[in-house]
Amino acid sequence: MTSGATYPTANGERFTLDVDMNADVPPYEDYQHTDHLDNFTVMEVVGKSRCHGMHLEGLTYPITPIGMHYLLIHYDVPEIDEKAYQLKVDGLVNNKLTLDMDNIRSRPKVTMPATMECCGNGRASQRWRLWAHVPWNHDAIGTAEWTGTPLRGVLEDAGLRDDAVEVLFTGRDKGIQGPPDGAEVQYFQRSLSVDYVMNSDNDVLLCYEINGQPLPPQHGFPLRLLVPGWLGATNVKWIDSIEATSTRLTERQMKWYSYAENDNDPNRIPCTFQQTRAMMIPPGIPDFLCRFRHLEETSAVELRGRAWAGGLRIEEVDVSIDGGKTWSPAKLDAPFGKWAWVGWSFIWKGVTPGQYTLRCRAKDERGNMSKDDDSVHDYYAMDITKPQYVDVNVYPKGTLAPLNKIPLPVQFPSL
Ligand SMILES: Nc1nc2c(c(=O)[nH]1)N[C@H]1C(S)=C(S)[C@@H](COP(=O)(O)O)O[C@H]1N2
Ligand SMILES: [Mo]
Repeated sequence: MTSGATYPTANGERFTLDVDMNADVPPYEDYQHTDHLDNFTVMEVVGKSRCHGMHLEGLTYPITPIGMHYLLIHYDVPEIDEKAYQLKVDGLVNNKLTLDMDNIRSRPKVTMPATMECCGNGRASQRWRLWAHVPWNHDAIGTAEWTGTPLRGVLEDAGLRDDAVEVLFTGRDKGIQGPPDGAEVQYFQRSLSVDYVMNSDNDVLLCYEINGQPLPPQHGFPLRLLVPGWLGATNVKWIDSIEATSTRLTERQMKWYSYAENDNDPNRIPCTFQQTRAMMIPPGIPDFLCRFRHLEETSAVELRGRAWAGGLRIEEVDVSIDGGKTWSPAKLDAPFGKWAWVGWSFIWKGVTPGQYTLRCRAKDERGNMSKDDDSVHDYYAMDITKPQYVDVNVYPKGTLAPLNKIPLPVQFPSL
C-alpha cells in the first residue's frame, strides 16, 4: 500500500491502452484509486458482475424490462419468507407498529413510473476511481413502474412525535463495509428527513411491485423504499425497520454516498437528487472487444435517447457529433411522468465515412446543464455527469457485409 496520496485530480482525458503488460508491479499507485481507465481490479470486476448495468439499447423502452434494470447489491440478497415478514415502525413514535404484507397491500395503492440511477453512474469515465465502488459505465440506470403505498400514511398511523426529525431505514441485508482498516459489521441503512418524507408532493413510497410483478428478490422483495428523483442508495431494499430519530445518520451509507475530498472529510455532503443528464442509444453495430460503433455511410441516422434531472423538467437536450466541440438541439418527446426520464431524438444528416465521437447533454428547467469538466469529479466518483463518448466508425457502403474483415481500435470502451 502506498500512502500519502493526495486528492486525485481526474484529468478527464480519454485513454488508450498503454499499460505495460509485462510489468510486475500493480498498475495503480495509491491503495484506493486506480490510475488508468482500463486497469480494473478484481474487486471491481466481481462487483460489476454481481451488480449489472442496463444495456444501453434498453433506452429504447420507456419502461425498462425488469431484467434489464440495473442492480446494486452491497452484500447478499437476503432470503425473506413473505408470510413471516413484518415491517417494524418504531423509535420516536406514539404507536409502534408491526405490519405484515397483507396490511401493507390493504393500504392506498399508488403506481408511478420513476427513473432510478446510482449516483456512481459513469464512474468508469473518471480516471481515478475509488475501487471500493462498482465501476459503472454509463449504465447504472433504469425506469420502472413502481407500485406501493405512500410512506406518509404508515408514519401517520405510527404518530411521529415532535422530536422526530429524521427517519432511519434499515435493510435486512448485513455485511461488512468501510476502509480496510476500519470496516464495520452493519445493516444497509440510510436516513431521510421527516419534512421530506411527510410532504405528499415528494411521492415517497413503500413498494412491493415493479412493472406489475411482485418485486423479485434482487430488487428488494417483499418491500422496498422508493424516493423518486433521488440517488439510488436512498431506495432501501428489503426494509426491516423504519425508526423515527432525533438525529441524522452520518455514518455508513450516508457517508459512502456523499461528495467528499477524502474518507475523513468533515465537509462531506450526502448525495441527494439525481443530476441532470442525457444518454443515447449507441447507433449502428458494436464490436465485441471494444464496443465501438460501426455503421455504413447514409443520408441520415436517427439518434435516440433519454434525459432526466431528479424530478425537474428537462428543457433541452443537445447532441454533438464532433466530440463536444459543437452542439445542436434534439427534439424532446412528451414527458410521461414527473419522476420518469423523457425521450429525445436527433437526426444526424449526411453521415459520411470517417471517425466520429457522439455525445449528448441535458439542461433542466432551472438551467442546470450536465457538466463536462473535472469539477464534478470527487473522491468517491459520485454524480459524474460527463456525457458518454460514443465512438463511431462510418465506412463506405457494403463494408459491413457479413464475414468482411474490420480492423479494430484497441481503446477503452466508452459506450
Ligand atoms: N438494503 C439495500 N438497499 C439498497 C442497496 C443495498 O445494497 N441494500 N443498494 C442501494 C443502491 S446503492 C442502489 S443504486 C439501489 C439500486 O436499486 P436496484 O438494485 O433495485 O436497481 O438500491 C439501493 N438500496
Ligand atoms: Mo447506488
